[in-house]
Amino acid sequence: MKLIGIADTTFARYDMAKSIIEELGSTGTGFRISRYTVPGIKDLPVASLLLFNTGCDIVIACGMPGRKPVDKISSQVASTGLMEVQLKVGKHIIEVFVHEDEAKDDRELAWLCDQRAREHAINTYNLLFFPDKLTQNAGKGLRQGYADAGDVMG
Ligand code: RDL
Ligand code: RDL
Ligand code: RDL
Repeated sequence: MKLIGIADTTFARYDMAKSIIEELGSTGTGFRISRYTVPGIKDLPVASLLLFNTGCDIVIACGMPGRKPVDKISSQVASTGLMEVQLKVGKHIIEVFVHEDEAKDDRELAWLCDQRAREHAINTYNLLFFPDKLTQNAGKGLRQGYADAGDVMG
């Protein structure tokens, strides 16, 4: 039985963890989920580390960087922290960040959060159980949320 950690924030304007839990549940079995919610993205690195310390095999870190320059700096800091934790423990953290200014309005933002969360839930499941599935998609220009960019060979 594998343990999937989900770290998320109260700052985000959409409950991405809910989408992930739903999507994982309809994708397969063989795992349990441990969820840990923190105030904001800069709290995600240590939340992820604590999840690994409780035995998680992989962590999904969900967050929403806001629109302002200060939020973009926070996002960079948070991502760097998530990298440090991954290198320290030698395990993946799938970063599911949706920048608030990626969407034109709240309705699109909600759709994007749900869609990106679900697509990264499947990536997480495959990384853990069927890594060959990612290799089969290498170079395909896949994106999470908006449409795939596609492969330049057409
Ligand atoms: O440790 C408490 C807070 O400092 C931490 O939760 C920060 O991540 C909160 N935060 C900012 O301070 C900020 O300037 C966040 C953002 N911007 C942001 O854009 N998104 C967040 N948190 O999730
Ligand atoms: O951990 C899951 C994702 O966060 C991770 O795979 C990122 O590398 C995906 N990604 C971005 O989030 C992004 O904003 C990528 C790019 N830009 C990019 O330009 N090229 C990528 N990934 O390969
Ligand atoms: O090509 C358009 C988008 O992929 C590009 O604008 C990305 O930077 C958007 N993006 C993020 O900003 C991010 O923080 C993406 C991710 N995370 C991600 O995990 N997957 C994406 N885009 O496809």
